[in-house]
Amino acid sequence: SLLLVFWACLFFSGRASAQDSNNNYGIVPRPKSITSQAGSSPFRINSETKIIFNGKEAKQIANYLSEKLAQATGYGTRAEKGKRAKKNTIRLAVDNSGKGKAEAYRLESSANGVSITGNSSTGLFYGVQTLLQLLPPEIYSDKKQQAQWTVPAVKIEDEPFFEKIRGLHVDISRHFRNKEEMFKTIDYVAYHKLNTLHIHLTDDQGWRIEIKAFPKLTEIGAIGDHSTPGKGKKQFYTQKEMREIIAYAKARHIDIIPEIDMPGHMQATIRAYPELKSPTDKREPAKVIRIDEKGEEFCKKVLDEINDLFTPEYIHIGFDEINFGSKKKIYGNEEITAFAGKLAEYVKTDLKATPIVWDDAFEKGWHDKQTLVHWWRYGKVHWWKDLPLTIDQKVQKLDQPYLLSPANKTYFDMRNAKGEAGAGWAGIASIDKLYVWEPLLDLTDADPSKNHLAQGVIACTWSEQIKTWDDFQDRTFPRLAALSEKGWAQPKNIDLNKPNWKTWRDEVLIKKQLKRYQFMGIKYWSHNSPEKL
Ligand code: TNX
Repeated sequence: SLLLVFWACLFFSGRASAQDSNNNYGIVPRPKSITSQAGSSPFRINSETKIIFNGKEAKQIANYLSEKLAQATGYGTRAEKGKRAKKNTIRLAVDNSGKGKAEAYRLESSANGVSITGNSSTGLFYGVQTLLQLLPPEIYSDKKQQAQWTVPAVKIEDEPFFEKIRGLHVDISRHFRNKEEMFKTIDYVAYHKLNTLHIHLTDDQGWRIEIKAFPKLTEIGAIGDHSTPGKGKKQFYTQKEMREIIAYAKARHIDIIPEIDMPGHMQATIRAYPELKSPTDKREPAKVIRIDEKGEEFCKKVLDEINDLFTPEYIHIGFDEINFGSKKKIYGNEEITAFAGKLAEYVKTDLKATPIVWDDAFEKGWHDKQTLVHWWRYGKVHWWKDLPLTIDQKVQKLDQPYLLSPANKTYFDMRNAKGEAGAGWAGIASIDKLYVWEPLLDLTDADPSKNHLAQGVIACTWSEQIKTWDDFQDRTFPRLAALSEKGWAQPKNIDLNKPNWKTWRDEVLIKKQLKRYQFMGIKYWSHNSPEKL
């Protein structure tokens, strides 16, 4: 039987490398299946090329593609309604009768043209992202470029592994991002086939969203940031401005998860409304609000407006580090879990959204199958003195659905490498470490039948040490490319296709992806010194 194992290993490793090197078009994230049409000549886009769509949903995406193509090619590629695939056309269709996941798409290209069919408009949108990647990287420039606009003849069948949440988190409390930066961020998120932007709207350093019921939250609470605590400019979004951001994201098939971090990390709130301070938080300045009726009413009114503004599928209510940094416990475990229960119930029943909490609440003993626990911890930790269980075992035992953001891999405020700028408390979150990570094994290796509890992955850009837009690009890229692989591609324990960092780095990242970033104008980490990768 040892011999059998030996042959099986050979077989599977051979298969894996064949699949990896098959992605020689450098598509990011790697499609589920991609086949070259050997012997077929490529399709060439020229000034006569037309985009044909099959309905209203596909029309929007046709216009999006037409605009994208126009910038770099200079061709006025027209989009029109039509059924038959004529010559020299890019045919876009939404067809929800297809098998597979809602975000799935099929792409076929030959000398006559390209045909992309999505199971939904989002699937079609992702197919269009793949089409752009099949073109030369110059396609990402916003200025006219000289290039051969050819699409190789391929057949792609694709769908994401994690359907619910594949995302990027931005922390606009510690350092604000302006609207143009948010728009760019959304474009980059869409490019990577991520469907979620998680916005950390509030923290000690500043409250960044207008709440009409509590105007001082922005009049006072939005002053200053991590660099200038309590001083300087007011930086926040009015609800009107936020609506523009929401619409921009929606047009790119991205849902926003709004986060109001409660009842800790609330110094900005207490600056604005000192009466909300917890009587047991003796620190100066205090960070934790009261969790009596008055505190509860405040939180619920804020959540009402957040819900009206975003009409979100998920609302993140925080609950991290409530006692952190305080000599005396501000609240006991029972108090914290009771308050988490009340707010989560409100989000579910009154606001009809799915609540998300950081894992701190779970650690304190709270759990709920209709809430997502957002894991920032990593490794196998024994916390429960009364129970001899690791986190993994406890999550599985309680059937607790969760989201993955392990700090040692997906906290992009951590350094890219030794000696680089960034935070260090979770070690170095290098891109290779992220690329070879297998999300489902992180928490649940004990029982693969519980893999379904994992709802997705989010990379976090906590911004104490991400001050400027340049810092943001340096910390986020190219790591976001690796993160997108974790959200989209089939993990190893499902298809045995073990991620191989060096192959991906050389064949995909360096040959293709970094060039695309360059034409997008992204100043990714290592752009001045490629040898660092
Ligand atoms: C931990 S983990 C935080 C953030 C910080 C971050 C810095 C978690 C939910 N909270 O408040 O910004 O570390 O790396």
